[in-house]
Amino acid sequence: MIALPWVFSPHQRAHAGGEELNRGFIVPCHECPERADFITAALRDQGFKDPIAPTDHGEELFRRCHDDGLITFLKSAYADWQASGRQGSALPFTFVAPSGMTRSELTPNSSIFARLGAYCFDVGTPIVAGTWEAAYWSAQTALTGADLVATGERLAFALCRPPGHHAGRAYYGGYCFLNNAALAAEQLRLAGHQKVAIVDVDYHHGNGTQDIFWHDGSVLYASIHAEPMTDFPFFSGHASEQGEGEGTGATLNIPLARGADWLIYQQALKNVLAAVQQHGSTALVVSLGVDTWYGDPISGFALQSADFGTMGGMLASLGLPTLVVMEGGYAVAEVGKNVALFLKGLQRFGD
Ligand code: SP5
Ligand code: ZN
Repeated sequence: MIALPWVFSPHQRAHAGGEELNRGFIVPCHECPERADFITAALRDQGFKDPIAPTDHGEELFRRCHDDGLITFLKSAYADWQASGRQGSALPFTFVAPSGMTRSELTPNSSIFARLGAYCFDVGTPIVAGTWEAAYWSAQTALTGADLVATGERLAFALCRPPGHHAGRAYYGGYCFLNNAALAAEQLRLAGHQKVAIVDVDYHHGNGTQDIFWHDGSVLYASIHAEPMTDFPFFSGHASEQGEGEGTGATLNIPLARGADWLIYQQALKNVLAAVQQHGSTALVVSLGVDTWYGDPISGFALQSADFGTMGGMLASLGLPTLVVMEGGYAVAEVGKNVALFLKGLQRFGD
């Protein structure tokens, strides 16, 4: 069985205690630090070794995927929120209208509410005191995972949390602040992989990852997710979205109707695997969300736990150096088991 080193830092627990506005109700954020604890416990139970601590690569690499304005904003957002006399979760409540002013017209002295509304696209992604610390180390975890794969590991797992695939070049949302999978793909490219594939199996469309590589043909973004007619993030993920310019054809969206089970999912995954082979990628990043599990509290697919093992095995059949980056999954106590089954499937069939 192939080794599967994994990366995590306790700093990633610092984003905690926030609240989200979800379909009209203020509720504790589904994306909580306990998710990482359950994954850690499940990996230990399954005989995985202790996690490797991420190496600090600094923030310069973040600029390969994100605008400076977003990074600067995220770093000071909570302090600015407090300086304006507020406590609790920093959430926007107004957004830029289509014909409104642009982000570039904002200054660091603009109202914190204007800046929240300019960089955030939903009302479900609270910023709290530890958000930057956690997002920073989540990104370092992804970069370190990419280093492992770039230096000869066949498989690695980055236990990223907060997740990343909804964070675009100049926006955050969907519980995501920095796009961990995109940063990992860039790191693999810097290490010499000219073509990289990102396969996103989270229940939700990774609008942020799509945005970052929209014009870029060297990174394939392929995603299976809930139909945007019914599910978050609602404004992207249609099959007609295929990239532009040099990126034309390097974005593949396979939306599925609510209720999709393994039979349906498996066919979509086969199509994704064929696209990866056709792209000629030499490394693979998997955006792993286990919110496709039937019992997930915010999602609507019908995958069973055993299906995650099969899914891992199918991805392993590509035979590519593979970094798995954690994204969503909110049935907190079950998340760990499903992640462990996926990783074991990858290991078992990856020889
Ligand atoms: C990384 C990731 O999985 N982000 C997901 C963000 C979803 N946020 C909004 C979810 C709204 C779903 N509301 C469904 C309520 C069903 N009771
Ligand atoms: Zn998700």
